[in-house]
Amino acid sequence: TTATAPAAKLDDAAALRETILHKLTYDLGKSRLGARDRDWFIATSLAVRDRIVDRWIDLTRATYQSGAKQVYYLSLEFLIGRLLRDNVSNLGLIGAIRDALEPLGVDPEKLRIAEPDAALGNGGLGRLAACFMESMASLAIPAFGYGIRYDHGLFRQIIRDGWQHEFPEDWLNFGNPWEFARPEISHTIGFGGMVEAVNVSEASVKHVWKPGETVQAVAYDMPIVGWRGAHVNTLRLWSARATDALKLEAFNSGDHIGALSEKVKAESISKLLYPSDESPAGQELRLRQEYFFSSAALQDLVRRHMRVYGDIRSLPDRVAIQLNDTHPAIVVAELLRILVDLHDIAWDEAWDITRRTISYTNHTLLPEALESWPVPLMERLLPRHMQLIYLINAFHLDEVRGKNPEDGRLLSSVSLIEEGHGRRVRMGHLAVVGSHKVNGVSALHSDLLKQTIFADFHHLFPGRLTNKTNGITFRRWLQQCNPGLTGLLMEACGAEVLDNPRALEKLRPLATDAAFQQKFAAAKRANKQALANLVRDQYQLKIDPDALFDVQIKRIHEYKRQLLNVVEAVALYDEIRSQPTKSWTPRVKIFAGKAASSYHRAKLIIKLAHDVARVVNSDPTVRNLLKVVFLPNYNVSLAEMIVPAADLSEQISTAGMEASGTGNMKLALNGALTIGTLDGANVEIKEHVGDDNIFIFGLTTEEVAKHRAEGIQGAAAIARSRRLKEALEQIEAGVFSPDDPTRYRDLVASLRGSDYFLVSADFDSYYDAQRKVDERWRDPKAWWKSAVLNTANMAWFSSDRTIAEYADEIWNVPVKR
Ligand code: DL6
Repeated sequence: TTATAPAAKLDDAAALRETILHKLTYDLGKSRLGARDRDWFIATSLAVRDRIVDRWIDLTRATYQSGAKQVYYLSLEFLIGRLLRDNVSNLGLIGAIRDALEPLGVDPEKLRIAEPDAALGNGGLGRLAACFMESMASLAIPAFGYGIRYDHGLFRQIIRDGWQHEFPEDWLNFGNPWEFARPEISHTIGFGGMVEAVNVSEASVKHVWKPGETVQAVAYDMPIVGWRGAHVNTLRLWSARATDALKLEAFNSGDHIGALSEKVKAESISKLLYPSDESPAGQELRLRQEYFFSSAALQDLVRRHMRVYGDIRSLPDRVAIQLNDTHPAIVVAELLRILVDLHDIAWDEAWDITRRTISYTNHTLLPEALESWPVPLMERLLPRHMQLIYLINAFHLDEVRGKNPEDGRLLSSVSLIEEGHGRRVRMGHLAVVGSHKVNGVSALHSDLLKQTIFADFHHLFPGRLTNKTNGITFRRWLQQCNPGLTGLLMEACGAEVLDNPRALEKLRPLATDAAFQQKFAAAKRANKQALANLVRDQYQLKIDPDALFDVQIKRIHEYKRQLLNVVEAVALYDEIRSQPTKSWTPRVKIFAGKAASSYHRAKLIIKLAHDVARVVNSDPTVRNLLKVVFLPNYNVSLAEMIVPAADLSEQISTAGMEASGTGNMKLALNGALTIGTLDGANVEIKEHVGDDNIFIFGLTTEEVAKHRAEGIQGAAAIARSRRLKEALEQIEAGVFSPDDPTRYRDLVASLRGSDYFLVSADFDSYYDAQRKVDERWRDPKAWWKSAVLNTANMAWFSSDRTIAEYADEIWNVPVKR
């Protein structure tokens, strides 16, 4: 930042040290003696960032010069976590940074944990976007990620007396050393107003949208470095600013607060990730967020395209836009608006350009997550887009009618407008008709898309629906979070394993090798000790690293069935007490996850986990054979501690409800055995790791559908299972909630009733599978064989494989393999 900054060319520790000290003094204005961990973190990150910038600029320029097609990944969420270790590792600077800091008396680990998590996402969907950004850079695919720079990411979860409380998260409080503010890059985003039809000739009319209000989208760029610096891409996040920040007249007349009202309203758009949409105002804010970042992204990429190529018609040859779920689906109408209204392209050609440029990923079948917006809200906020959506729908339905005359059911099923209780725009439908490819995120999920919510589209547009099973970046989820195991893997498979996940297959013959098993177990033991230390230091709880660490870490949701796991804990607690002499497998059940703030049932399940933990953990007759632990404020960084330490991975959703899961992949890669249903990517994990190395239980998707169709009540399953019956009776009677004995009455009643998530129906099968887990654990040779084979067979779940498939089959861009 100053003319005297040392040239950042040499990758040696001395040069880095000099740069870090320079940053500390001249960018932070701190002395070495007064600097805290956070200051060292910022100074070090700025020094590392310097190593990225030249390459970033060169590569970006080279992309334009070569005319290479660019991918634009539009996502309302990027769950990035920390970046220092990621960047240092991908640049090959781990040793140099350590050596640079050592003489300064600075511990790199302290710096690492001084970095706040960038928690710009809720869970799997956002973390997938972050893994994809890293893989695109690693495969040298020129790409931009576009999202929102939320002032506050996912809330901080604090547990008080077992109840979840939400507090704002403040990742930007001390600045973000990875980003570059680009105040010169800003786009005007319109809302409301009216559409004027202007006659340009006798035969044609031009539509001019005159928004009633505008907001500015201002760019902030973060470089995303690929493995071994293969490529550097840009994550461009938009921040909202008022067009008219201060009404000077109002301010000077004494209305100091009123003068700022527009600023507050405009900036609320990028204030918070996922504002509650319980109120109409909350719903409107969410739609504003979606249009805000979609429009900013499109204006930005169209402007770039026109500057470089000068011809809007070549857009599909140079640009691939991927919609991460329906949150950016309004892009379909926005691109049409830009083409038709601003570039005067005729409808048919504009529609062709739109569809050839856009593709869409679906991440859920859950009806409550399928977005639709009330027509009156759309008409008020985006009047021109609503007109265009009506037109798209009219042409689309004409075509359907042409091929399927008289099929009223089909027409209403594929219409973009839902006519039921109040008319709504179906954003998934808009994304499907406006895309050339639509993908699900696991084989099962993609099949279900074709059979259920998009079945009619599948028949109308054969070949449009495809599958791209999710993946994870092994750099973060193995190499960085589990250096102990990675060292062992390099010893066993060669250094090649860092570049080519298929090298992991060399472990297969070692799975039964006693000496290798021991080393594998020792690496796991060290990670468990590290987690046990964290739990002791932060939560004053003792857990035994020699017990089986049984882990369920994910958002708290009824379909993910944390409740099944907690009820099993109660049943096991009963069995341990009633059969004290039986040889039990010592187990620590570890839970972590956040519930949506308005999701009362999920919050009650968190409370139940705490109530059960209190009773079980303090009962001396349990003799530490069972511990239940809930670790608060689950985030990427906590996952990076838990994943390497897990023995057992709980993937127990009701079959057909988890689109894919990616935690399941992280845990299996790190040598945890999975207990799971045949749901999402579990099905493919089973195929890769082998039936003997995974514990599958429960109803299949078809059986779940049959149960629901037959309206089977939970009470029947409960009556058949002594263990379940007794466990539920205790929970219901207040054994775990003496302060409020009726706390769980309704929860248990729901299990006796329709039990939509089939906790009762799957309970016995789950309990039995858990006892098979116990048995395997008591046979260490068999356990570690399975654990090694899990790691050995997970190569296919690398997000590099997933991204290469998107590149080949959806985006049509080359990949550096
Ligand atoms: O595809 C990423 C991730 C899947 O692994 C999870 O199974 C799925 O639940 C999640 N979907 C969402 C959908 N939310 N919305 N909309 O988060 O996507």
